[in-house]
Amino acid sequence: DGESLFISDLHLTPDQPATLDCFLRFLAGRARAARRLYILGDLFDAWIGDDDDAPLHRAVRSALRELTAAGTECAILHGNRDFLIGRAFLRETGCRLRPDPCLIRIDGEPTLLMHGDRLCTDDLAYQRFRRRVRHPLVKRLFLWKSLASRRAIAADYRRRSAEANSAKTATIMDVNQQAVIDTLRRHGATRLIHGHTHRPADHVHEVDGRAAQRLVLAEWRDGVGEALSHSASGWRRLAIE
Ligand code: OKV
Ligand code: MN
Repeated sequence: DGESLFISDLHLTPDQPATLDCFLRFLAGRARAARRLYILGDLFDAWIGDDDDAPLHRAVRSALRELTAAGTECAILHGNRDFLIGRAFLRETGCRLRPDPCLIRIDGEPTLLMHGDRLCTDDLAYQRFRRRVRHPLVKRLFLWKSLASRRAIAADYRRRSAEANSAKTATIMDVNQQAVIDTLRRHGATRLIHGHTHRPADHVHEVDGRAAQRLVLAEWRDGVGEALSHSASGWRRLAIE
């Protein structure tokens, strides 16, 4: 019943206009011909509230609106950077916010969709940051502030995070194998699709003696993207240029 496309980690920012152009061409082309588009988090490099009316945000909003108006269903998951995407953005774009994790069926197989940051359980400092900023009261307090103070706070977070990450090892920043297996088991899923780690690969895990597949999406950068496609002809990774 048509093509489903999975993308994540575009990290759209005014500093990378080539990646934005690539995404806009993708929305007007391949995505528009598809039945469904799943954006598995970190569409934006930063998101400090739906009321931030930067030119980049306006361009993405109207392109997504055109896509959904043309009949492609668009589902979006929060990433670790754009977890403040809210109701106004969804209303303006026609996208549907899905929870993380989100269980769907593809080819009759229970398939779990996640951003991936929740699986990085070895990165304790990040998980602490995640709990703090995702607390409903903390989010509300942040969104009550002026755009100028939110921008200042966000800049400070980005600077401190860059410092912290340069000291972390690659293993700490990857998914935890046991977290993957526990998550697959808890949801009875035989397949997991996620992004976040920027380590595109097809993995096989053993869950209670059965094989489960983990498909990791690539990040988009320097004007080049990747989409995972599922259609009647099966699974394929597409280079988006
Ligand atoms: C998002 C990340 C910056 C990682 C702050 C409350 C608080 C929200 C926020 C501020 C930062 C999102 C919203 C951004 C993710 C970074 C740096 C590292 C690892 C508060 C609620 F606590 F200050 F009140 N933030 N921004 N990082 O710039 O988009 O995920 S952000
Ligand atoms: Mn991420």
